[in-house]
Amino acid sequence: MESWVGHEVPRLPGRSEPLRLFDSARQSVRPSEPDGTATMYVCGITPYDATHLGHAATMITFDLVQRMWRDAGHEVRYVQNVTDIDDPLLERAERDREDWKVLAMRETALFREDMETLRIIPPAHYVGAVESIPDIAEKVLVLLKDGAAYRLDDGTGDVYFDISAAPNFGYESNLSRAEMLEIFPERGGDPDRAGKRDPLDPLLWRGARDDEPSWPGGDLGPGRPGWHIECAVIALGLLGATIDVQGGGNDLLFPHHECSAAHAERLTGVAPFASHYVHAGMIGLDGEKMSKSRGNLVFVSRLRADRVDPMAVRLALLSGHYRADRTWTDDLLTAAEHRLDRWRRAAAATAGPSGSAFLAGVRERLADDLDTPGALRLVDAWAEQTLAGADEDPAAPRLFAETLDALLGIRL
Ligand code: 5CA
Ligand code: ZN
Repeated sequence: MESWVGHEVPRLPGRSEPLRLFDSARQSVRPSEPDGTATMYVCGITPYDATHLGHAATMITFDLVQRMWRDAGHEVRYVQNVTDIDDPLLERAERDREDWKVLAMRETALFREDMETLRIIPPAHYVGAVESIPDIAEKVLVLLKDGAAYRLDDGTGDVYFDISAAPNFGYESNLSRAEMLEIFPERGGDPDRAGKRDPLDPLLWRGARDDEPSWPGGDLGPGRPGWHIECAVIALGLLGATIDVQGGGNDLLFPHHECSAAHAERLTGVAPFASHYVHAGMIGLDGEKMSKSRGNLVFVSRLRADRVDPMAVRLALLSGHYRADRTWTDDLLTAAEHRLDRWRRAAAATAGPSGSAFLAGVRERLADDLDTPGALRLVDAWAEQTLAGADEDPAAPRLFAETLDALLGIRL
């Protein structure tokens, strides 16, 4: 699938220190230590509705990871998926009497435009579930032959992963079995499906149904892929058996990332699948998680249509820490617009306080688990001093603007 178009990222003098990130599996902030090329897989959209600010916040979070790695001298291999076949997409298409393929194509195209205007560096590989079906079917067959998966004997052709084949199941989310059982049905799981060995066993392959699209699965029989195996197979195919960061919103902590990791580890025999499991907080509106099913969405494309400066949207989302669940308000956007205005005026000055000290400070804050609130305080301080007449460094305004562009993705 086609990715979106990127922008030139300025190269800054010197290098940032190694990025430290909170790893949900080990529950601590640890250095990410890519071996040369850094690898990242981020769970992308299910394209049945337009990109909302929650998606945008998550994409911006991992965009910062990529920017910090590049600034530390790493090449980055970044893969993102599009879940362009899954139950929610089919349900929405049916509700709206629309062709599911047309719906998916339209929303994916809109997402690309949103990402471009928010200045998100595109992934090297933007991959759909549908185009990955032959690979996924092959890997499901491997799991079946290996005894890590089983077929229900009710004639549906549905295949499930046996979580007892994953001895460390639970290591990624750190949830108790009771917690898993509570969350599983809320996030696409089917604990009550008759014939499963364990209520938590996730679907790997859904056998063809008369009223649903399906694809030939070779020896597996016709059907379509389950959700977690989709991400495991795409990541393994393009990034190898271990990756530096597996990313997404914290709604994917369980079962999605737990099951993807279990599938990948069983397929490769290498654990852990990811050095860091990184989760962005949920963006909510009026105290509720922003979600398509709740219908309380603020769309990026709606703001664009209202001529809102995309850099203000980006800045508003950066003003909170990525891991915190937080609420979107109009005030947040207004504050970001004022802030941007001050920064733009400061960047137009002929001199300001030391540019290199400013750059070092922003790098230091971002390397500490992407502390954007801390970094933005430094930006504000530099701008205030400049607007108050500080004129020690004539090269500083340019470095100020380039730092914001390269590290925060904010073009003044
Ligand atoms: N296609 C799957 C992942 S494989 C999926 O979760 N799609 S999604 O469209 O629901 O979400 C796309 C990405 O945005 C995921 O990383 C998800 O965790 C994140 N996300 C969804 N809702 C929010 C929200 N309210 N706030 C922050 N991030 C969110
Ligand atoms: Zn995923």
